[in-house]
Amino acid sequence: MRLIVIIPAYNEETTIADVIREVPRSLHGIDDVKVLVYNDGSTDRTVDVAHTAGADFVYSHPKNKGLAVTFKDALWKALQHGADVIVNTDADNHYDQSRIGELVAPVVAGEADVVIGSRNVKDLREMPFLNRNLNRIGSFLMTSFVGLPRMDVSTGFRAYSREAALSLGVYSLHTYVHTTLLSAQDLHLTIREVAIPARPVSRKSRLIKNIPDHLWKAGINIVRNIVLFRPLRFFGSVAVVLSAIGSVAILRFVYFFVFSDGKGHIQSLVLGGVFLIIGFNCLMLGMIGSSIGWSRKVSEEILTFIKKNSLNTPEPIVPAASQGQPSTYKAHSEDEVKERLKALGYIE
Ligand SMILES: Nc1nc2c(ncn2[C@@H]2O[C@H](COP(=O)(O)OP(=O)(O)OP(=O)(O)O)[C@@H](O)[C@H]2O)c(=O)[nH]1
Ligand SMILES: [Mg+2]
Repeated sequence: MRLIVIIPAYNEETTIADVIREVPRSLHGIDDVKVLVYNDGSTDRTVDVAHTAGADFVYSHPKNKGLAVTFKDALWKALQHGADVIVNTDADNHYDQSRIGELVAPVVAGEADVVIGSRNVKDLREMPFLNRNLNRIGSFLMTSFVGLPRMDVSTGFRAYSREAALSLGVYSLHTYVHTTLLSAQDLHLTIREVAIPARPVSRKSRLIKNIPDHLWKAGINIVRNIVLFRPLRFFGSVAVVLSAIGSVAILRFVYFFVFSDGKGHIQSLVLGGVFLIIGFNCLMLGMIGSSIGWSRKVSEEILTFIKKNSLNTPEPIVPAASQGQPSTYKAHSEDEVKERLKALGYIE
């Protein structure tokens, strides 16, 4: 079994060497541990430092693309290098790499697909007050709304099974942490949590420019992902609130109509009607979103299939004709097709 520890890094020359050196190279149940650094267009010496510190693979984006894109690319590279288990850790030395064994144990035992290394954010006194509490509020709101157990949703210290890494959707540009959790829940993957205390970090955050910027980006990120994965719940909740307000206004009108002299209060009727109409439209948005969600699932399944296929195929499976080349497509016999499907694990 091969474990690959991926480290997305952006201008981390001061801390990345310690992180790489701390990764344990021998772990129970794992035959082989490798470190893969994905440099995201750093302008400092991150790449040289990573090589010198012993990173096994170092990839780079020519320019900064953001954490979510880098994480997705790093996952894919790890899969291409044959990872059975993948751990993501940050390059800022925030996490204690000697705890990687605890993080991967549930995946190695086949008990979990995604393991979250939960920090006790409440006790992270060195994290700025506002940042810490926004983190906690974000975790609380997101987990309550989507029905996940309360956990540290923004931790970067996580382990993924090969199957999870192949199928998880990363629908974000800012950070991958929320989208991957919601995707894991959507795919019915087993999520486990392991308590891992984090260390203080003195360097300036690469992700958070300032609190309003972070609040905006992280808030939008959470809401967009909830809308993406739980459209009916999101728009349905808005519809329920609006319809309740509308109903109260209309009942008020009816009450005065019946028990008073029947005059006036037409405003309540108009307002109630408007709220009910908007509420109904929200419900319809939820239904449409939910239908779109089904086609997203089909696209995801196809993508996972193609990824599995391309990992098992030395040459591209796309016929050359579709790439503007003369066609080299050759018909395969039924036996060849069966062999191929067997090798991919789709049939017995
Ligand atoms: N690839 C890439 N990585 C980034 C970028 N911004 C931050 N990172 C990396 O993402 C990881 C987390 O970034 P941090 O600066 O530690 O974020 P933070 O504000 O400390 O957030 P937490 O560590 O979750 O508390 C680090 O390994 C960074 O190098 C970016 O633009 N691109
Ligand atoms: Mg950090």
